[in-house]
Amino acid sequence: MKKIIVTGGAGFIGSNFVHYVVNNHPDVFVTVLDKLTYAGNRENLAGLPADRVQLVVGDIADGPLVNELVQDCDAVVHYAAESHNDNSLKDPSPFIQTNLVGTFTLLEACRKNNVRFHHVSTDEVYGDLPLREDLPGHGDGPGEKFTDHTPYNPSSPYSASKAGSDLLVRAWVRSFGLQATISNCSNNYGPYQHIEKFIPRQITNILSGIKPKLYGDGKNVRDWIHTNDHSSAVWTILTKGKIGETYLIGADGEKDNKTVLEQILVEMGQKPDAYDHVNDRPGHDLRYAIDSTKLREELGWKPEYTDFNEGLKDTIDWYTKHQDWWKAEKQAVENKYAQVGQ
Ligand code: NAD
Ligand code: TDX
Repeated sequence: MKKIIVTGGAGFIGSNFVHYVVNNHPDVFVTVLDKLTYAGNRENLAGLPADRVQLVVGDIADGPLVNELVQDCDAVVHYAAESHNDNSLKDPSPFIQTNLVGTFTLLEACRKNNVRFHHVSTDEVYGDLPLREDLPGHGDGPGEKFTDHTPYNPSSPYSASKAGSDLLVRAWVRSFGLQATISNCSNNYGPYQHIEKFIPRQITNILSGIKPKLYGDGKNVRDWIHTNDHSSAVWTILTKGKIGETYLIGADGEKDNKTVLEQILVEMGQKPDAYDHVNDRPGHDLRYAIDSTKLREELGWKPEYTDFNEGLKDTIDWYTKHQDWWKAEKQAVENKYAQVGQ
């Protein structure tokens, strides 16, 4: 693995992966293919050496461009996507174009050039789970977390488009013998996450003198993982994963939204109830939880950033110190939410 393409490498998780590769694998050259949508930012790659990383600004659905780049690489690690559920409820069309047509375009190029493909996906393809308190085994019994055998049951246009892209990958493996793996990860947090997402939105609200906004009653549970742990897991699957397999990535980080929000408020010197309840998200998934036993036992991966309090403090610190990175966009993001009572 000397030359890899990272699609979406100027976004949140993709750019953290590029930093991870540069820091940990000195013999690898990375080509980032990124359209630089509202969610992509070349600043996320600032400071990385030009002899290790190049940015190609382009669309993953551009067949000729993709084919030209893929011809000259050993593997494609595919992060590029429209990634925000709330946006997919307003206008699903870019989700279909990028997540389905874009993935199809990459698959075809990898098939023709016999190139290794790793598809980065989400636990949302499985739909949602009941709250732990409503389950007989309190959430740890068989079938009470997602595994790679859980049936697909996506709720939103975003998660449906990701589910569709996963199924395309599976079909290309079976029908064409594509050398591909898939990973489905839980909610990431850390630096460079767009301020439309839950944790950065609340931190930057507080820094801007705006009250944080909680959807519904805040009982919804997300299974948080630090983005650095997602990166090490993807690298492990890329280099040690069995072709055709799906691996779930998670770090046992279940927390309900209200608890996370209160933690952010207290950490930032505010009263824990200094937030607004706002309109709930239509079709809002209740709980996600990952069983990552297969990845841990078969490939020997384990998360390192398991102290959520520490990770959250570092993330608050990062947004506090990097106001230039997000400030210009803040008002526009909040205006968009205000239009739907959020
Ligand atoms: P993001 O929205 O922060 O970044 C997406 C990147 O893709 C941006 O840089 C954007 O410019 C680029 N992009 C979008 N459309 C493109 C196109 N047509 N061609 C080229 N580039 C394009 O997303 P993220 O949160 O970093 O998520 C990255 C991947 O990880 C996605 O596939 C997402 O489904 C998956 N994922 C995310 C999470 C999470 O918690 N955020 C969890 C599990 C899986
Ligand atoms: O202002 C908010 N208030 C709020 O209560 C926002 C933006 C969100 N929420 C809630 C909704 C969710 O229950 O917080 C939770 C997290 O919301 P998001 O950050 O939008 O993430 P989620 O919808 O869970 O999806 C994320 O994880 C899975 C990523 O955005 C997806 O790309 C990934 O697939």
